[in-house]
Amino acid sequence: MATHFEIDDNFIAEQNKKAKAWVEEDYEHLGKQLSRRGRDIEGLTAKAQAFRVAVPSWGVGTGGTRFARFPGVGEPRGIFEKLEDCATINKLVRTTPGVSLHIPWDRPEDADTLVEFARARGLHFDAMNSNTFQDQAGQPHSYKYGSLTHPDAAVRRQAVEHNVECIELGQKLGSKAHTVWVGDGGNFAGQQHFRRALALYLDSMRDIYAALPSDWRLFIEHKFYEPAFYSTVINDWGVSYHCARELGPQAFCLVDLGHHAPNVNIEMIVARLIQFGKLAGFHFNDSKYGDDDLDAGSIKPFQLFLIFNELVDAELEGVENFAPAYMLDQSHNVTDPVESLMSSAVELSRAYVQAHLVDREALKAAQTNCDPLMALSTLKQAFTTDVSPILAVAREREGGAIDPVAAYRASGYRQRKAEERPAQMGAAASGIV
Ligand code: LRH
Ligand code: MN
Repeated sequence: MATHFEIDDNFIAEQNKKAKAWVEEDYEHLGKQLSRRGRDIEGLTAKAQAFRVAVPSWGVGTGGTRFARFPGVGEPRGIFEKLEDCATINKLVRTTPGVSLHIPWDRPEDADTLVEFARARGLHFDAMNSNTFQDQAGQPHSYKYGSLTHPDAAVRRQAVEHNVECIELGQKLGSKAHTVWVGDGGNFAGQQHFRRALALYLDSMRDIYAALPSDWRLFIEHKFYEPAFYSTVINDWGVSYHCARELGPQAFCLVDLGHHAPNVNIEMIVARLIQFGKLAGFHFNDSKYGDDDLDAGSIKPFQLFLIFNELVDAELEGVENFAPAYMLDQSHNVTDPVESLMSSAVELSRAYVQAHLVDREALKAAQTNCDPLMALSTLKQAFTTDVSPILAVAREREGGAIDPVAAYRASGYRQRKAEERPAQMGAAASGIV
């Protein structure tokens, strides 16, 4: 069997030698700065070492738009090569051992073989994702006019059965959660009866909920538009919350950052879902206009920080059953997906550690004393603290790279994959275009 190039730990250690001196100097300096604030840098580094976020299997191939997709070299051609790239990301940043699969794009011939392949590369499977927004070859019923809310019961049944199949496969793969995002909606006024469509959605979801193992969670993902351009059945957190309540204690609301109208206060939605005990977790990405699926923290890093500020506030308060699932959901149209996913994972760690830097006593005092300026500057002090040395030391202590992108580029990984994975004209590993 042809050998598959992998970046090894010795190479990473060699690369780290180049940066070790300046990182330790910066780390020591930051340590002094933080101790002046009464903060222990080692505690924060431990938090960074423990941080985890899952990567999307569909994110390691080059994404595109309806206009075009410009495939990169050495594209993964199937789930095994996707896992190779996911393993490389985790090897360098050490916070992404979980991989979220999308079915049928990643349906394996043999589940045990896939589990073993992943395990041998330090990976495990996070939440499953179903797909009733595309028609598969030979599929009896089309999802053109909807899936779980389609007027025809046969179409709804087909969609329910697909979701149940995802859960059954997920059990074999060791997953513990299932995400349901449906694009169901209408392009014209009158096309869908709003109340009947939602009732059909709940009926279908009750059948999916009934198939959940007792230790699983069901994630409902809302989105305000696209692919439907007039109405979307599960369009916002309110309807998602209502459905999660209706379905039962194993149903929760997943927040994809790109699924909100411009300027919506997402951090407040997060606080609401935490307070209501229904926060599933996240599909992290960033956007300027629509569901752009850009790299997390690349457009609105302050919003990302404010979201983690709500999450860390709940974590420190010990909110009951607070276990949000962190996942990236991005489309990499013009960058090397491995580099973008590594950088995005680092930006999530950054926001998480900065949120742990917030002086919560000072913030509470400012809120109690109606001192908005002091409240904002307390948050800004944390957000404007460069915690890069903490993140670098945390990676290094976990066996990762002090500078993941530099180490990745120095490894020649992508070129090696270009040799191993000759491009197949027109055929891209199945995923979003
Ligand atoms: C929909 C979405 C959903 C996925 C898909 C890949 O926009 O965010 O999470 O299933 O992207
Ligand atoms: Mn998503």
